[in-house]
Amino acid sequence: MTFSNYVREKTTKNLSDLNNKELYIQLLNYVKEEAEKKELNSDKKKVYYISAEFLIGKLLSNNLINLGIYDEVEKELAAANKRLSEVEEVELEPSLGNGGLGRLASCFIDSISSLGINGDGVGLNYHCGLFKQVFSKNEQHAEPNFWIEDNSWLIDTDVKYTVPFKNFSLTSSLKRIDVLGYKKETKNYLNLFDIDSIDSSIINEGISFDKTDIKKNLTLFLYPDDSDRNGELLRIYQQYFMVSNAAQLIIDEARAKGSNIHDLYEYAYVQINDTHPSMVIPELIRLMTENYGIEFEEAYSIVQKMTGYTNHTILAEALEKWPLEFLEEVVPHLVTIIKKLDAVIRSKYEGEDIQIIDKYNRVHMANMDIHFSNSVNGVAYLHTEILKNSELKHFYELYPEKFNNKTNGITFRRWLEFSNRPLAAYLKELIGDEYLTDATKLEKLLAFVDSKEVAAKLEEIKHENKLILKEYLKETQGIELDENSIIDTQIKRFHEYKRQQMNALYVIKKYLDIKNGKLPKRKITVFFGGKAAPAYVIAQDIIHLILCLSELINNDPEVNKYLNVYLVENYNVSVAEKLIPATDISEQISLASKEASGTGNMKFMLNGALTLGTLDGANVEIDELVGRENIYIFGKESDEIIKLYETAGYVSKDYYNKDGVKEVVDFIISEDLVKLGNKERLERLYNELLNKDWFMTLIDFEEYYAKKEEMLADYEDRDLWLRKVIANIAKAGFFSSDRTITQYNEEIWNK
Ligand code: GPK
Repeated sequence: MTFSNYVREKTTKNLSDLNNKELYIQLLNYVKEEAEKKELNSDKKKVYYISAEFLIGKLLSNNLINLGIYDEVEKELAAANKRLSEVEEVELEPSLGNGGLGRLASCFIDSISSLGINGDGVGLNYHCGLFKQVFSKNEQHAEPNFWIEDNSWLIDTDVKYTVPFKNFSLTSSLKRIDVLGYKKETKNYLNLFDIDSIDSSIINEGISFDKTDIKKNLTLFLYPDDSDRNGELLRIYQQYFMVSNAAQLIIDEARAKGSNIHDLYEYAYVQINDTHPSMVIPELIRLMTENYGIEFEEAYSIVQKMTGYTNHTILAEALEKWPLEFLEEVVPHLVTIIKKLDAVIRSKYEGEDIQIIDKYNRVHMANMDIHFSNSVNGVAYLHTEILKNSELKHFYELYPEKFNNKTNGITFRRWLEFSNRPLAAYLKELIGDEYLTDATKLEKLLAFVDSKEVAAKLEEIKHENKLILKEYLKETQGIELDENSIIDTQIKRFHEYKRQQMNALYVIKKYLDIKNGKLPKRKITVFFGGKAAPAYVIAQDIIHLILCLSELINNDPEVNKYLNVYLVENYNVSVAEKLIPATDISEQISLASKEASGTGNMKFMLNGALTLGTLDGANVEIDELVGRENIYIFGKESDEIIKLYETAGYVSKDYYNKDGVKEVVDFIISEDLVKLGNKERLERLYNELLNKDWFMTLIDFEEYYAKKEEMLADYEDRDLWLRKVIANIAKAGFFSSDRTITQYNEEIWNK
């Protein structure tokens, strides 16, 4: 049934009689009914992708695309004088994720369904999710982000489990979201566990709340503040709640299909997305031994055959280590199992750094994962090599066969077909639409690298996307974009290793250049977007610096003709969908060795931006694919950086004292800037850069500046630039998450 007929049947009205909100609700229900008709994938073995986050983005457009009815619905609406893009604006973006890891999980469930693999996501239904970022006085403030509406994609079920904690039990309720595959007759679920007693009235100012009231707060926030004991305990409550539900679901579903539990590994594979779901290992063992009379040794060897761990970072501080004492307080029944697992390892292997429980009585989640799963993977070639050769070297020596690489990917349905309609349409005209299911087909574009016509069209499309962005930013953020400027974008979580502060130093240098009469050929608009963890002070200081610079530069008539700087507020998937297609320069400037992969880098490449980056994460693979003539690489390489850490060989003052660096860094505490901001913050950041600079901002600054200047000069040679753009789009096929998931499926889940 067409959408207009559906609406007529449900409401006796025509499309033109409904406002955008009403149209949204009708479309939501229409799509949900279509989705309900799809059969579930039903192969014997099922994959469970457990993740603390799923940064799914809005679902309406994505579902319309996957149902294959986007164009049709858009036309029907247009005939009624309505715009689908305006109807899409009504939807609130789900707030179930934080950064790359959560977005990856979302691309993965899209690909799992699109490939017809039997595999569900499992996570939590956070009512406020990740905080909403609000700026005032050039600082970030955190507010609760209520995203669940009366009409939503969540589907209630009667699945309920009892989750036991030390002093009480909770009954869960399971909500589901249908995960449709691209033009597929089958679907999967995203399973989101929750409790019915959540009470958001316990939230005080901002995002603070009573952390001890577990029955009211358990699924209120994603990553609640864990800077104190109660915060850490709450995270353990959340994690255990997630995995206990997951383990019960896995066992129930396997039993329903005939498993006798001894053969559970034939029915299920659990992919552990980072260490947040690690307790699923002891929990499965607990349930098997307590409820099904399976011996401990057999139980852990079953689990070992059906779990895999994905590592997303080499930052040691990001690998979770929970004090045994905290686990005792929340889940003593699991501590019993963890201690037994620790004893198994101690009896087999020496070496303190590979034990599960360390001498301070902290449980190393990653270590437990590595010992008791059959696969350990990194998320880009370089990252996996670093895991094998340094971070997890001792584990690699023990279990070389477990280690494997799965370079990340992105779904082209969301990150091209939906978010860049003009480019997608043109590609179809030029090379057909096979690339939507076989991304390597994008290489057909290589035949057009020298085509002036194709270049001109791509230039036109970029301009069109800048106009779309302009309208969006004006309405949502009050920003006046100059669509004729070069757009240079850095969007990602704020973290010192990602080096937004280095980009800020570039902005300062450009500002000083302009003030001194060294004018850019063309105006540059620098966009930043991202949130900083509320407890991460230096990251907040970097945000503050950028907001102050933005105020200074955008209001200086001498400068704002040549340079604009914006930090978009509350960066999320929807903002990314608008910024990426309009961008010319993709900033991927992490300190080499620190960015596990990055996935924004892939989205920009696919959308015709050129990368300015270090040889880090997946940039290394982009570089290999496109060739050095089509990418802008600068900075120290990972080997050298790793050595510098080992020898404590980096002294930031040595770099600060070089010509041209000092005045840029000193500008952070200049009169001009301090009067716009908070002196304490700016001074703290300045001192950090001067005296510590743990992530080596200054080591690459000069090369970074020079490479960006080269890039800006190249931009003026339009033929040259557009040839590079074509080469980048053509080679982006490798980064389809369909490729990544095919590898997970063949090399891990069904090995
Ligand atoms: C890594 F460790 C973590 C984490 O806690 N959250 C997160 O988003 C990111 N990540 C990496 O920083 C990226 O390099 C990577 O592309 C992404 O995970 C997905 O693998």
